[in-house]
Amino acid sequence: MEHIVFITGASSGIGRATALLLAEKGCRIVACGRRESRLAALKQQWGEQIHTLCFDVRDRKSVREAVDSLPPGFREVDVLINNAGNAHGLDPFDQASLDDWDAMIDINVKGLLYVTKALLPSLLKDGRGHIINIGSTAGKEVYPKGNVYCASKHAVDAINQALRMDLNAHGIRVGAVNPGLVETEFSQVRFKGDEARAAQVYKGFRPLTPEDIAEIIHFVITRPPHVNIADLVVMPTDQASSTLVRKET
Ligand code: NDP
Ligand code: 8X3
Repeated sequence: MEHIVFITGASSGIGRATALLLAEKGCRIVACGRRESRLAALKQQWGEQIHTLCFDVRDRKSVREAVDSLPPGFREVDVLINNAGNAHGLDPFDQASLDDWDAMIDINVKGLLYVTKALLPSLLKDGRGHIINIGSTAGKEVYPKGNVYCASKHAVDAINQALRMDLNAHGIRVGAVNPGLVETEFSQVRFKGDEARAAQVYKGFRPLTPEDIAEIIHFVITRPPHVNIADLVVMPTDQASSTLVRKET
């Protein structure tokens, strides 16, 4: 596979699993995140095939500088995986924190826009680009206390559709992968490090793994150029919707 793949949020979960799988398939990877030591571990495993960039997607100047700093061999990015994102809190609207709301909108929505805009010149070159947005089932339906996280992922859904329309004339591919419950650090972040509460989310049923999503992303990238997976929803077999999960009692 001859691709240069830029992955945000490659320091854990879905992004990390995708970086590892695509590196194994022969892609050159630009692995991004804020936790430098995590990225260094990836680099150590794959050496020259991985370039790491440490920046916060919320900071548009850092995003620009990070993209501008790409060395030869990693500059011609043709696949962007907009994956960085998280939920912060799970509280009813009247009790939720404004800081949590800011974080979700700044990371999941504005961060995705900043990174996409910064990489567009490379993606549009020769009409060969491919943008894969990691949305969520939370971008397809709303669940109680999900308020702003769901809103941020509905925004990703809208941006995915809008990008596909606006970039259609350039002949590049734009699509989303929308997972249901995947066991990653997602719930640890949502519950601010409360590991017991996070583990409870995935108890009593079989969630998806980050590797399941990485395989789907690999499938999406390896379709022939005339085939664009525009919008894909994937859930664990035990999940029927955001509010219905078959759990052992
Ligand atoms: P993780 O918490 O394991 O990974 C999140 C990644 O995003 C980390 O690498 C983190 O890196 C990065 N990130 C978070 N904030 C920032 C920031 N401000 N700047 C740069 N990078 C950031 O969760 P997942 O792997 O589960 O999440 C990946 C994506 O998948 C998210 O968009 C999430 O919404 C989505 N998703 C997850 C589902 C799930 O059930 N787990 C289901 C549906 C969608 P670092 O902290 O090093 O910056
Ligand atoms: C992550 C899945 O159901 O926790 O987007 O919102 S969920």
